[in-house]
Amino acid sequence: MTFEGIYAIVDRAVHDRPMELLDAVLSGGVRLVQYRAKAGVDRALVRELTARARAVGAKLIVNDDLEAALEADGWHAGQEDLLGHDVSSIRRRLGTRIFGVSCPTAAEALLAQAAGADYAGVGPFAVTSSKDDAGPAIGIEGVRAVVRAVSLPVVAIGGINAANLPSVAASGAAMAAVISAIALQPDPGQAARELVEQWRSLRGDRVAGSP
Ligand code: TZP
Ligand code: MG
Repeated sequence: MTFEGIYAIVDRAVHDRPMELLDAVLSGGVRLVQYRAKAGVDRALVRELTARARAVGAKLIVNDDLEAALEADGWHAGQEDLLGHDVSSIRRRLGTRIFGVSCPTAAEALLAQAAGADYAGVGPFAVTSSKDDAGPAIGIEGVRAVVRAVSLPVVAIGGINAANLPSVAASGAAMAAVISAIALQPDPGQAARELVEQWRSLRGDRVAGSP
């Protein structure tokens, strides 16, 4: 698949109706969605979310829980999820499913690339209230440093909204991952649609403006 555009995260701690939020982001045109449930992943729900995403040609990635991810379209791992594991055997278990890895630094992104990851998650781009231990914002330059270091698509995350999406696009990130700027809006479907369209026009402008 092509990693491009808005990557929505359905986070159980931020929005308590995951199916409703998934439907909203899909109706807004998002085609890559992560299910994040730090209190525990419900596998039956993962199967339902995955079926719903697939019905419109979208993919559903599961955060943290590898076994649940095997019932979906991919797994998103933090560095702590990989500690002590044979990453190449995880890559083999995932098969053609997506394997995404959070990479705080370019060095970790290079390791993720060597291990066969499909994208590197990098952030926090800006200040976020959705992850307590996210660390300081790295901004355009922080994302750019990882973009320059690897050939993997880079997914920027953290505090991304309509106001700073142009800076995210300028950083060279392939995708912008978003929790609250969609889930906490009065109309998440409309918020998703606006971000999807804004990203398209930012990318279109970039192509039109290039030599
Ligand atoms: N990882 C780094 S920042 C973050 C995660 C999961 C939270 C992003 O949420 P928001 O609400 O889009 O800032
Ligand atoms: Mg994790």
